[in-house]
Amino acid sequence: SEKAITRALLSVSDKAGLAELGAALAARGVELVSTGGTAKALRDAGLAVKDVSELTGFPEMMDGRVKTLHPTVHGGLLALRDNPEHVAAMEAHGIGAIDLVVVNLYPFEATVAKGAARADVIENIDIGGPSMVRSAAKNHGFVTILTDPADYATLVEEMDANGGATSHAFRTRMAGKAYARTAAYDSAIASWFAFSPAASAEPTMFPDTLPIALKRADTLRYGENPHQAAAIYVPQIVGARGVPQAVQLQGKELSYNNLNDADAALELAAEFAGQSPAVVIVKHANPCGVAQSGSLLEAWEAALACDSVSAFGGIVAVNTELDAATAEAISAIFTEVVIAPSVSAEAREIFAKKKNLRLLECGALPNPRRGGFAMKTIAGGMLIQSRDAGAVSLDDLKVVTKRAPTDQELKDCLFAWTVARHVKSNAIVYAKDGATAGIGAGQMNRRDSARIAAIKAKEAAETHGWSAPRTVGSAVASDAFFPFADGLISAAEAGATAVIQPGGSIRDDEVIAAADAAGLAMVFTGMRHFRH
Ligand code: 93A
Repeated sequence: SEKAITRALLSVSDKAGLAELGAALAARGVELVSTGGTAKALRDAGLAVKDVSELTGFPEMMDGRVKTLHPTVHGGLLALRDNPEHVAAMEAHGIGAIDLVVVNLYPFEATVAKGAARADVIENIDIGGPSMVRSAAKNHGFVTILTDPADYATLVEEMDANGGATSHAFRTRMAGKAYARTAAYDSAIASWFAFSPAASAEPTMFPDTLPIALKRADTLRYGENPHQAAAIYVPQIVGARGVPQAVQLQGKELSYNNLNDADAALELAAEFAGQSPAVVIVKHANPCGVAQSGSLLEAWEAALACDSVSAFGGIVAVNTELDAATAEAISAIFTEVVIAPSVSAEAREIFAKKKNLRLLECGALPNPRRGGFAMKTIAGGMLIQSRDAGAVSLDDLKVVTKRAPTDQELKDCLFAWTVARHVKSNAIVYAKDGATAGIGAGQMNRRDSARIAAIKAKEAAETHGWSAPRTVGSAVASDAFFPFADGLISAAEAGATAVIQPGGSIRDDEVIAAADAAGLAMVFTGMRHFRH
């Protein structure tokens, strides 16, 4: 049968439940040994405690950096109780066995999360704690290790059910949990060194091994499809902004696809932060209507007009406070998710009638030019790249045609360009008067994207009874260069008068000649925005 616990070492930063546990152990005849703060908390609770320094013969020193790092402690944890040589060594060196270790670590993650100064973060790297956790967990054949106050009550139940001992199954489970904790703890430390600008002047761009310290924010009902399991994780950094940080004001639980689409919508709406009201409607992670106008309601109407068929069941993001008039108009069609920096009280009342609609308030919009990484798993590995934070300004644009764009064409070019970088490649976006007129996404050749966008614009004209599709007199953006003139020619046929594209094809001359022949004005950005 298992040996009853007779001596416990307690050393905890989080003192929650400590006094109760200490009392329960003392009542079961367990001797308590503790480090400074923990010993004080136990004594304050009226319990008898032995100081670790009494065991080691060394005082706690160097601001507590060296408290438990001593053979008396680690020998007492690691000795195999059924190994005569180990037992002899314990006797020879006056080492007493420690049967139970209760440790939780210096709050490194919380210290980083609150934005503490570098020195404070470093001081919160626990050394002695994880060492004891790992020693005790290794020797779980004999020693019980607890790293989570949530397990205190179970320990006492275990002891009562086993004559003061714990079961091997319990010790094994706690050992696994202990190593998961020290692994996550070291990941958080490595992440901070790798990615935090506070850690070093020059953060290591791509460390040899990737420390991923993400915290599960939620489990989701299912993934992209009902037979897939899913969860959402968030980084433990200060100031993370996006859909996971938004507050859900009403509606059904967010699904995996809702989160993915809401992110696509919000990232594009964020491009218009601080500008005139803008509305983005997303379906299947691609925008199907985007517009900017004098009022949010007008922007909504213009965005919806681009492709009202696709907008059914869409995800809507806006760049400013959501008002009552816009809420009323959005409520008129079936919408899955609406996300806004803020939502007025009247708008909330209007949405309240649509019980299922998920309404999110995100506060400040994410910075579209922020740094960070984009990751994608592939069979056998993972691709990681810096985010596409590149941007062009007016000064970077190079007019390559005989005709230069008019001011209005230039505005529409830049608007179309902003949308195009958020559309899956190959992306072709027609825009006119601050609204998308046709969007072609995700095709395997650029000409098809140009044609699909034009077809959709024609259908929108039929739906709305317009005399001509809004591609007539529009600007067209292409996320990457036109490899041949055909894509540009079909854009000209759809009525585009201005083109914005990166340039850089070996056939640029042909493409420029085709633009000149059709009387188009064209600018090169020199920057490509593939998105897959
Ligand atoms: O600074 S340490 O890395 N050096 C140690 O020897 C040591 N031993 C325990 N930190 C150490 N600890 C940690 O102290 C424990 O992991 C626990 O988080 C904390 C408890 O200190 P106190 O009992 O003084 O509140």
